Amino acid sequence: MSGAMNPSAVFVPGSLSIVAGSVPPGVDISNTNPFGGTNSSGLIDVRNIDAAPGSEVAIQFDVTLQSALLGGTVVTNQADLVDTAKIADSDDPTVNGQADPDVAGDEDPTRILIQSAPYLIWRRTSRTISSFEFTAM
Ligand SMILES: [Ca+2]
Ligand SMILES: [Ca+2]
Repeated sequence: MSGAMNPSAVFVPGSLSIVAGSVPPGVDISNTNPFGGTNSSGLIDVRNIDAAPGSEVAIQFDVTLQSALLGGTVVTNQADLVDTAKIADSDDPTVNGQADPDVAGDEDPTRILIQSAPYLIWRRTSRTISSFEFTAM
């Protein structure tokens, strides 16, 4: 996660945090930097993952979106799998299905559609009338 795929900053710098308890034993996240990456919006660095073929590892993180994102904005993100050089991109299996490791370039970034709604405040005013005037007829 670094925000590099988005044309403008979409994450609040420094807001990135790894959710406690979501990191498997032995995995090293010590190089994660909440102010790293593109736009200083956070960089997750996960090392020493041991995953069996066909299995998956999930690490949960929280990040705060910029407050001024318009509804309809699509925030994209994609992880790199790196050894001494980049091996693969991550894939979002909900977009075009699961990527095929034997097919180059079919990996989809994760897409999050921002759905914002107007923030309305209803204000109701009531007045108490404590005296009345009567006109005698
Ligand atoms: Ca996919
Ligand atoms: Ca592929």
